[in-house]
This record gives sequence, structure tokens and C-alpha cells, in this order.
Amino acid sequence: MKKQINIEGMSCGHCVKHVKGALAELPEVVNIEVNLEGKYAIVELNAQVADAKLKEAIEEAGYDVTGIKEV
Ligand SMILES: [Cu+2]
Repeated sequence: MKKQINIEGMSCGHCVKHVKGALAELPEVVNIEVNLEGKYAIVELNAQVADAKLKEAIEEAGYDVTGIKEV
């Protein structure tokens, strides 16, 4: 399953790495693609993860989540 996470606050490649690192800490996340210009991340999951958990990981890294949907 894949989810798209819309993220506000990323401005450069460093931010992209920071977001990827935060998401990679979740064991259910097996792949992460971040689109800086599109302001979103696509995460591939091998098990169900609550949207709140994904949101929390990104917010702890210092970015805002404006929406999460399955894709
Ligand atoms: Cu940055």
C-alpha cells in the first residue's frame, strides 16, 4: 500500500533528506519518494500505519503535514 503525504515547509535537498530520515524510522515504511516541488512524499508500506503516526514523525522533524491519502 502507498500513501501520499502532503508536506509544508520543505525548501531544499536537506529538508528532503530530513523528511526521508524521519519516515525511515518507522518499521512499516519500506520505500520513500519525496517530491520537493510538489510538496509531498509517497511512502510504500508493508503494514497498516495510522496517519497520525506518519504525521507525528514528520512534525517531529519540523515540517507540517497538510493531508494524507492512499494512492
Ligand atoms: Cu531545506
